[in-house]
Amino acid sequence: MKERRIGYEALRSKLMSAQDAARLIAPGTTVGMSGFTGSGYPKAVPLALAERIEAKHAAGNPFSLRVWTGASTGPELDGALAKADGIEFRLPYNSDPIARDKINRGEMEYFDMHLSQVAPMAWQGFLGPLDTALVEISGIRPDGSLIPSSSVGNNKTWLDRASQVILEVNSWQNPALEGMHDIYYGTALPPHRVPIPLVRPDDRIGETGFRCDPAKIIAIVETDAPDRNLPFKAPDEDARTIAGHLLEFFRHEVARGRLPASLLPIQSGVGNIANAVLTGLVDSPFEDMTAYTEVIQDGMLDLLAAGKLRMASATAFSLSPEAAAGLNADMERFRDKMVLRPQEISNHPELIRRLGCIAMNGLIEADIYGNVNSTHVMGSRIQNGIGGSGDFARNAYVSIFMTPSLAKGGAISAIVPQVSHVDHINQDVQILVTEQGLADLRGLSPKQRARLIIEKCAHPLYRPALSDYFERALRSSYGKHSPSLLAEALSWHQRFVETGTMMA
Ligand code: 0RQ
Repeated sequence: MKERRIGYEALRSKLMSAQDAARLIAPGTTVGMSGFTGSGYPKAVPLALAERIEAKHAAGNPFSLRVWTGASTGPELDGALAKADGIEFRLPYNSDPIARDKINRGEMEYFDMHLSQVAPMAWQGFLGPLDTALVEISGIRPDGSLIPSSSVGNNKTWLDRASQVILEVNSWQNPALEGMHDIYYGTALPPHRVPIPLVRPDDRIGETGFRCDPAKIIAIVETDAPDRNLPFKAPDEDARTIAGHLLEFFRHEVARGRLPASLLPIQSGVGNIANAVLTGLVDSPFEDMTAYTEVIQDGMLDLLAAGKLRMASATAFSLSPEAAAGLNADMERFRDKMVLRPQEISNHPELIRRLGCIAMNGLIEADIYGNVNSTHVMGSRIQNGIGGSGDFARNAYVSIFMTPSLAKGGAISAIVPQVSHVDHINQDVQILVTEQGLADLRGLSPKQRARLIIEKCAHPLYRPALSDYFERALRSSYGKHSPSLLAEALSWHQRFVETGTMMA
């Protein structure tokens, strides 16, 4: 089996252990790793690197790396390297708890950025040189092209840009993945850019494998290890209620002729609520839907299996262990209905605008004017990162944000007088949904938005305090366009930091 995975004879001489491969990565260098959520990340060399780094530290020698990826990865990469104090700089997204803790303690630098911009910025040279590409693939063809694995992310760019390449060939990945990918080689830097020739979510505009100069490949490590995503959390009551509001909204928009009966290509963010919406769509009247999104999660597979979703385009799978096992067992059935693309294409603003996507993303908090904070708890502590939410929110046909109205058992209101950090300005937030209701903010002035958000989205526990703030701001604010009490606007957050609750 393993023999058949490396079809390019001359490269077999590069086979080595993960430990030997890890020795080819020098301290202080930049490594572009594969991986997008818990899919397609290298699983052996980062662990060996972490061991090597720990040994160096024990001997009193410094050793840390600059790590670039597609998005979040698995515990064998971010978790292991962060635990070893082996990452000095990280981009573009992280959801690993150990790395998060180091970032929030000021021990690791983190550049949280729009996922569509990583590859272009690497090409433009703004991120500095890339020394090593460390990429998981599912095989090497006789012509030397590489068969991608369960995520594409920035791998094309890492393989093109890096001075040296280390490959992990993972025989756990289903051989039937071959042919599912669409790797576009037509991007260029301005002024040489031309329009990307994709006009429908199912268009194929590229190649099924990565090109890679064999002379750059310095090591190949064979693995047989599963992708690791978190188990699926069944939607709770709030998530089901939010999904219900959203499905009602879609029915309303179709009835008004503002959305077609098959909706428009959907993008669905991460987490419990996004999955509940997808699950809700299984029993909806909408047929022949498509998805143009970042990750294919459990709910997308359910929609594909139910025949409601015609096809899904993404850059990675993000499946629970059960769904991953189900997909692996039934890959042939789903294969033609899914396309995995580089993330600069799955998240490309030009394509999202052209296709008219329906963007659905989660948030940490929103303010009464509709500004959204997706990333920072109490304005300073990073949760994950902006990920693809900005790529989609700004360019979507309809941009939806959803959240339970309370966090931490009611000690926090997700609707606040002013967000403590801004990721999505109110112009990029058209629909706000909580379990309390849905606010359609399109065409409304700031004061109209504030009244609607307080009425429809805020929890009754915090609604009177929000109304009181707004009415006082209306009377005594410096300006009356977006009324604000400057000394009080962030006082709810300050109260939480000091007392453990936003409640006065
Ligand atoms: O903390 O884990 O300590 O309990 O934030 O919150 O409720 O589990 O929500 O999983 O939907 O994540 C914005 C983080 C929401 C996510 C965010 C605390 C809460 C909990 C997680 P605990 P939940 P979700 C395209 C889209 C940015 C990237 C993105 C995200 C933890 O959606 O990372 O959109 N988005 N990518 O208790 C303090 C508040 C809080 C709060 C929640 N107001 N104050 N803490 N929490 N609200 C990407 C793809 O398509 C892949």
